Amino acid sequence: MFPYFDNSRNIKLNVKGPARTAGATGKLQPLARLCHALLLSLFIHTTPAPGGAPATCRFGSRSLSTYSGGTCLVIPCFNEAGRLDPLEVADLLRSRNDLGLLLVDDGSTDGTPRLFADLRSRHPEQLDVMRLPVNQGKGEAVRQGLLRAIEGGATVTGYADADFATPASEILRLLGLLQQSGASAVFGSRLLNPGAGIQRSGGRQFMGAAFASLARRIVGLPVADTQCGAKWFRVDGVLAAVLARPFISRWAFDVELLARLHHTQSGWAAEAFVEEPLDIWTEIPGSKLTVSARLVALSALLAIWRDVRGLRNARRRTVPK
Ligand SMILES: Nc1nc2c(ncn2[C@@H]2O[C@H](COP(=O)(O)OP(=O)(O)O)[C@@H](O)[C@H]2O)c(=O)[nH]1
Ligand SMILES: [Mg+2]
Repeated sequence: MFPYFDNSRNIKLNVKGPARTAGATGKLQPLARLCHALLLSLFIHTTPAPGGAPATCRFGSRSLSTYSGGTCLVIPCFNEAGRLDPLEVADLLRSRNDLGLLLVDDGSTDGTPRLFADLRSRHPEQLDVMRLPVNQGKGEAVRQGLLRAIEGGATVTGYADADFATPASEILRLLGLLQQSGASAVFGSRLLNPGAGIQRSGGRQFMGAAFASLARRIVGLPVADTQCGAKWFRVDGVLAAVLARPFISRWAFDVELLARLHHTQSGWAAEAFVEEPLDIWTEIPGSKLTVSARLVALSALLAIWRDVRGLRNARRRTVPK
């Protein structure tokens, strides 16, 4: 499924501020760190495109470029040596031998590269890896991975979290729904009709619901849970076009992605989005989404709202009266 060839390529990427300032903020006290993060986010979120010096991004020696007509799941990973379960990966790939998995190592500093090399040797036909040399955040890792899948010819692509909070069985169920329906996007939901299978702490459920109610207004779709990590998309020109521009936020990028898909020129109609209640979702310890990162994501919504308003206005201007 993944006929590899040697194409170590250099791709220019912009390095966003937070990645480079993470070390500096590490020494600050929690309150100071929070203020710093909020100020930083305000600065970043009012900047239309990520600035900073371009960095060189070297992909692995193999690529998905000749992968065509298939399904490619992207898993963004930052320091996931302890959480990415090889058994879950094997389960996923065994269940669907037409499925490709693209693991994106977002500048990990732990044993993730070694784990990836091991996984790649175990699943040479279905698994590939891509490495971003500097940590850029989940949103950028997902964006780079999806673009890579599209460039390689995937007709369906999507992403899921490395901790398999959404288990392989549910990821595949969502994929089946997309393939059986005429939908362009199918994504999991922990908030729509949450049953006993959704294991999430009360605090996170509450914050998630509060975030979701704001996000829903920005996206302009009746979506209950924009932030669930499991999403599938049918590849077309709209998806490729909206991914061309970096996201504003490292964590609230799902909101941006859905909003762009809906509001961009010739964007997807509301009916093309299907939110499916998950039967199983389990909060896995070791989340990297700290309280301050959550607040930063929340503050990013203002900048995202402005950005989406720009898209809506641009579309309105081109619609014939
Ligand atoms: N690429 C990238 N992925 C990240 C980063 N932080 C977290 N992730 C990935 O995002 C996914 C969800 O992360 P997690 O910490 O479990 O967040 P939560 O489940 O939303 O609390 C995992 O696949 C992580 O490896 C990051 O800085 N960069
Ligand atoms: Mg998680």
